[in-house]
Amino acid sequence: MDFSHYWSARQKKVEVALNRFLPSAGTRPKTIHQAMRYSLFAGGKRLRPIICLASAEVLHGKIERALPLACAVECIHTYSLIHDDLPCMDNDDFRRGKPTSHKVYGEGIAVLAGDALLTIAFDIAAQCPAPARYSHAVMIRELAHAAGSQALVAGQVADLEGEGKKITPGELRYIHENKTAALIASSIRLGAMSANATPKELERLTDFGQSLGLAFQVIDDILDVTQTTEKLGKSAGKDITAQKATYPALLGLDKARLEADRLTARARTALKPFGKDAAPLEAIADFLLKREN
Ligand code: GRG
Repeated sequence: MDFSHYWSARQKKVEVALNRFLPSAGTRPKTIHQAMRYSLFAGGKRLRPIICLASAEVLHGKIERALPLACAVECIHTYSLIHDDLPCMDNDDFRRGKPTSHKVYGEGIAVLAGDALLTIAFDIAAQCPAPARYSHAVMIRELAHAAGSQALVAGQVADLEGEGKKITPGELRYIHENKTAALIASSIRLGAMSANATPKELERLTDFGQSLGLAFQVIDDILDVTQTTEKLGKSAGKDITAQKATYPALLGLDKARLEADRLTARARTALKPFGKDAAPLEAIADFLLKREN
C-alpha cells in the first residue's frame, strides 16, 4: 500500500466534498461563510474524516456513502478548534499555520463561525444514506453524543478546570478520552455504521477508535514539547505555559512515548479479526505514531 498516495487521495476527496457541502463564500451574510471556510480550509490533516472513510472501507462499504458523515465530523472538529483558540479558552493566535479565526474576523464572528460549523455538521450528516441496521436518528445521535456535554465538551470542561492544578493520571485520561478520543472513536463508528457494520464489527472498531484516539492525544502532548511552532502549525510549548497536565509532564517523555506505543499496539490488536481488510486502518495507526505534526 502506497500510504502517502492513499492519504493525499483521501484528503482530496474530503476537500472536494466539504467544498460542495459548505455554502459558497459569496452567500449572504458573506462574513460568516468566509469565516467558516477560512478555518475549514486552513490546511487541517483531515484525520477524522479519513479514518471515517477507512472504517467503511474495512467493511467493504462504499466510501461515497460515508462521505457526509466524514465531512460532518470535520466540521465539528473545526468548530471545536475555533472555540478552543478564543481568548476565553486557550487563547491562541495561531492554528493550522495561520492566524486564528478571532484574530482575522474578531471574537464575535469567530464564535458564530464555530456555532455555524457545529450546526451545519448535522445538516450534512443527515444527507448520508441510511444503511439497513442504522437509522438516521441513530447516526445523528452518535454525532450529537460525541460533540456534547458528556464527551467533547466534557473533556474541554475538565481541561479548563484542571489548568494550573495537580491532577491524577486518571483525571488526565478522562480529559483525553473525552476531549480527543471520543470524536476520533465516533468517526470510526460512523464510518462503520455507513457500511452496515454488524454489532460485533462495530464493537471491535470502537475499541480500535478509542485506543487510537488516546494514542493520538499522547503523541500530540509529546509533539507539543518536542516540535517547533512552524512544524506544528500551532503554538508549540503551549501546554507548559498554560500549566496543563499532559502525559510527558506526568510520566516524562520516554514513558509517554512507551504509552503511545502501547496504545497503538492495543488499537492494532482490535483489528486482528478483520485480517488483511484492516490494512488501511493499520497503516493510519502506524502513520500517526510516527507523525511529526
Ligand atoms: C471548544 C467544545 C470545545 C472543545 C475543544 C479540540 C479541543 C476541544 C481543543 C483543541 C486543543 C486540543 C489539544 C485538542 C485535542 C485534540 C487535538 C489534538 C486537536 C488537533 O487535532 P489535529 O492535529 O488538527 O487533527 P488538524 O488541524 O490537523 O485538524
